[in-house]
Order: sequence, then C-alpha cells, then structure tokens
Amino acid sequence: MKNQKAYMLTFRMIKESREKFDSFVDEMKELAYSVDLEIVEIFEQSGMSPSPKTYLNSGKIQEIKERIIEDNVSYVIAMEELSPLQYKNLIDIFPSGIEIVDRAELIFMIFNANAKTNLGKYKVELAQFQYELTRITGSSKALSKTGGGIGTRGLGEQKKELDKRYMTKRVKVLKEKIDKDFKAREQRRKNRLSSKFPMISLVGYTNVGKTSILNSLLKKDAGKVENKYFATLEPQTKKLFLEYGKYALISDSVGFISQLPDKLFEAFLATIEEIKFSDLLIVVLSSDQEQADLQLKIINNTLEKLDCSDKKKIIIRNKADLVDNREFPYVSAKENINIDVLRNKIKEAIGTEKS
Ligand SMILES: Nc1nc2c(ncn2[C@@H]2O[C@H](COP(=O)(O)OP(=O)(O)O)[C@@H](O)[C@H]2O)c(=O)[nH]1
Ligand SMILES: [Mg+2]
Repeated sequence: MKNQKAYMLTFRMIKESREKFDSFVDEMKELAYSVDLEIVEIFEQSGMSPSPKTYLNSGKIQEIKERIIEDNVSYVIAMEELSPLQYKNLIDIFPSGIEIVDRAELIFMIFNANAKTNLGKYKVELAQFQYELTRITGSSKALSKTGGGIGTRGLGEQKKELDKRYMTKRVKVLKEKIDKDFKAREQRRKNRLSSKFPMISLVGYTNVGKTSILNSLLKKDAGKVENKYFATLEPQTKKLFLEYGKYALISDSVGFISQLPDKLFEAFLATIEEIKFSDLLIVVLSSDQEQADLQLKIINNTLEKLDCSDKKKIIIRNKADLVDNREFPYVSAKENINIDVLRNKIKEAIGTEKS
C-alpha cells in the first residue's frame, strides 16, 4: 500500500532534554511508519505547557493549516494525547477530511494492525471503544461549555448520541465474542503448526531492531521444507532455517512502546499474546546500558503479567556497532555482527525439542 502523508505536531517542555525529546519523536515516526503513515514534516513548539485549546498555539496552527493543502497531507498526528477540547478545536480548524490522530489513537491503529488473532482484534477494538467513549462524553461537556451556534450544536449532540449508542452496543457484543472465542481458540491452538515446529517470538521495544534482526536471520535459508506446512502462516510469522532439515517459526511484533498510556496496556497485551505459545523468546535490548536496564525491567514485569516468566529466553543487545562491542550478547543487524552466534544459540535452546 502506498504511504499516506502526515504532519506531526510536537511540543517540547522547556525543561525536557533535547536528547530525550528527539528519541521520543523518533519512536513516534517509527510507529506512524508501521501503519503506512509517512511523516513529511514535524512542527515543533516549546514552552511551559501546550495550549489547552489547540495543543500548539493558534499562530502555529494557522501556519500548519495553510500548508496542509499544498503538501497534500491527509493526517495530522499529535505526539501526545489530546484533550477532548483540543481535539474538537483542531477538527474545526483544519480542512474537513483531515484525520486528526493523537498518540493514543496512533497506538490503537498499530495494535489493530498487529493483533494477529480474532481474540486479539476484539480486545483491541474493545479498548479503543472504551477510550473513545470517554472522549465523546468529555467532548459533549466541552461543547456545552464553549457554546456555539444552537443549530450546529444540536446536530453534533445528536451524532454523538448515536455514536455513543452504537459503541455501547458494540462493547457488549465484543465482550461476548471475547468470552466465546477464548474457548474455541484453546482447541485450535492444539492443532496448530506450533505443535510441529518450535515457535520463537522477538520481544523488545520499538526501534531496537527486532525486524532487522529477523531479516538478518532469514537471509540464510538453505534446504527445503514442504511449503504446504507454511501456507497458513500469519504475515508476521516466518519460517527460520536453523540447520539442514530443521526449522522454527519466528514471529515479529510491533513491540513495547515507551510511556504507554495505562489504558492501552490491555490492548497491548493482546498484540503480544503469541508469546504465550512460544517455546523461546529472543529479548532484544538497546546497546545503551541505562536504556537496556530499564527495558528489561519492564519486559520482565510484562512477561510476569502474561504468566510467561518461565519461558526460555535469549537476551541480546542490538546495535553493537554503536558501542563498539563485538562480544555476544552484543549483536548488530546492520553490520552482521554475531548473527550466526545467535542462530547457534537458538539451535542449542530449541534444536533438540521438536521437528
Ligand atoms: N546502527 C544500527 N542501527 C540499526 C541496527 N539494527 C537496526 N538498526 C536501525 O534501527 C531502526 C529500527 O530498526 P527496526 O528493525 O525497524 O526496529 P524494530 O522497531 O525493533 O523492529 C532502523 O532505522 C534500523 O535501520 C544495528 O545493528 N545498528
Ligand atoms: Mg519492527
């Protein structure tokens, strides 16, 4: 699919370090890209706090408005969560048809695209509706406070009432589906490919290089295996060559997201639930020590919540080239450092179990 163009609105607190801010913005760019949105320009403003009315101040917003059409942009992404009021005002100001997406909504889009099973999709949709319901409620309050023409307000309120009714109904249906699907799914899982081939999941933060490592591992695909086995693979799952006649299934994910809003946590779990069915986890951490420590702590807490603390793990540190360390567990997907060592470790960890 062709990428859609997007602007990103960013606000930097005056006391926030440039470095931290930039890495946050980089992550947002990466997240947008993963759902086919291409950030063509980043608008930045800094100060004590964002404008409560329009996030960036009205001068900046006017400037952006004028540029939107000429740049043929279809999305405007805010790097943080927008309040109902900010959201409503931006919708009013920007040309109609422009999608305004805040951080929470972008994450929902990603989770939707990454939930691999029906159950996962239902859980994400449920979380999203619950989020939007609070926003609709908030936004009618915001509307009555700011006033506005009686006629238009009436229409807006009516539409909101409909949205709310639809969503409330859908939430109920989703909850029922989730219950039902759970049982059917346990059965299906037993018959799945995973019983034939060992399953491996890549775990780690967005941008540490999970997909790059997966691609490096996949470069070596000697030997043959009957493709009918793999006809039903989900798009993010690939067959991984270990040694002649031995394969595993390896699954990529969007991964952990820094400062994930609490209310998105359940939905996030739904996107990584295949971890539960894995025989081995490859935990990919930053090469930077401080970041790696923090990442590992949160990953371990999350694994505990999924009841997966006891899974076999190989912990690696990617981007070895940046810290000039060539000793495993340091690896580099970019410069092909220790990728074959990793393959051997995988073989040792699961090679004797199945297939
Ligand atoms: N310097 C360096 N950059 C890397 C390495 N591996 C990946 N990257 C870069 O890091 C960014 C994120 O990589 P990606 O594989 O998409 O990360 P993911 O979000 O964890 O899947 C990309 O710009 C990669 O080119 C590495 O070993 N060294
Ligand atoms: Mg990736």
